[in-house]
Amino acid sequence: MDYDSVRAVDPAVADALGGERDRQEETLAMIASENHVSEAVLEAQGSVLTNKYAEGYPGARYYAGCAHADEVEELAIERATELWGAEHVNVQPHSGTQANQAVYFAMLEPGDKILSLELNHGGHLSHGHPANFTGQTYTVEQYEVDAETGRIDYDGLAELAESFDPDIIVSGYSAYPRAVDWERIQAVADDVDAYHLADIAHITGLVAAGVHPSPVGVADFVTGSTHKTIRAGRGGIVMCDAEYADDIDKAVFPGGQGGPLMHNVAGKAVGFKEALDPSFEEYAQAVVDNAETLGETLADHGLSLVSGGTDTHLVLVDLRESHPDLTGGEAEDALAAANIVLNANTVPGETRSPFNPSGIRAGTAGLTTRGFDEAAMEEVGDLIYRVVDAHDDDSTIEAVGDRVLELCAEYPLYAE
Ligand code: DSN
Repeated sequence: MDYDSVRAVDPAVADALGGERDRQEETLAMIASENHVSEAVLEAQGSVLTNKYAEGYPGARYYAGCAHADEVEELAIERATELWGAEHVNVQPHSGTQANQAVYFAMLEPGDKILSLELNHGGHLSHGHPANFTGQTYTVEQYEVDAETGRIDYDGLAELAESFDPDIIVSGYSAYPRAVDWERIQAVADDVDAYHLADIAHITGLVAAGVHPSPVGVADFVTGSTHKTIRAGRGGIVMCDAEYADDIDKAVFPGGQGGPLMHNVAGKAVGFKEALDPSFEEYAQAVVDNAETLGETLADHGLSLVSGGTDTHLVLVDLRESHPDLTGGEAEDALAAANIVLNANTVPGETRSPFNPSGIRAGTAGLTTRGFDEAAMEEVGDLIYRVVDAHDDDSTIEAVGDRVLELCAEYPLYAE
């Protein structure tokens, strides 16, 4: 990955790419939505398929010359079907948000009603936030997590569903550390005759590996992104029962997108093949074990975890109790200076601005890909705490940063 061909044409971009490669090697990627794909996935995504237009679906394209595009897309679909067990899969969405858009576009009319989790409580912009097309196109009501337990308030959700009478209930979250009871939400959807969309963007890999309960076969629609815990090419995916297949396919193309990004579909196919290997199950279990260890380490230091722990790949720390004067943004900056990259995040009952909220969110998918085990994760937890607790002490930040560089060298990412 020297980017020699890029350098010959465009040294400025080659410098940026090399800088990013080095940044990833020399920092701990703990943004919970990120991971490190394999060199095989990188190669597929950087392949000649970027040149190809393939509007339509395998065997029914609007352009000539799609034989190899068809092969790749069919493989991606076949493997996704095996990984998640859905009756129908569409692998063309450019992202998780586009996957959600396809479901809304297929099943709702403008003004129809979405019931979803509030963003500060772990939801996602594309679930109905006022700044997003969903909030501006549909009528949105939002449920919350329980203030005491930090877990989905299923009873509150059922009450809201009763009074609001939604057309669709959205489950699946971006900053929710606990396993979701898909059946319970489906029962609520059944009671009010609403569709149920489960957005498993963050936990696609955990669900595929069977280390988190699956909503496939429970919810009407399951969407996800393909580059987070599943570690395949970048993009989105929609899964549904056969009865909705045509509606979803039409909503993806031509409804919401033009030509599929076939190089990314190739990256999805390759990543899905890797995830079908039995070793992926071990990986996914290690991601969850590492998150548990990280959470326990931070809690032992006195940090407060939303919901008290985690069942997934992420922990969400509410800094207000242990460090009332420290914002998530300040913690994020201090940690980044120590080569630990995670993000400031809103927390349930947020009292600050979304631009500088009260929490930090950390995920373990990327470090687990590098080979970090629970002992290493415990040390990472200690390092995070040291920085959080001494966020304005340059010598602590420097010492932690140096130790992180040693850890990165010990667990290299891409072979030279
Ligand atoms: N930006 C992603 C996340 O960090 O959760 C979701 O789209």
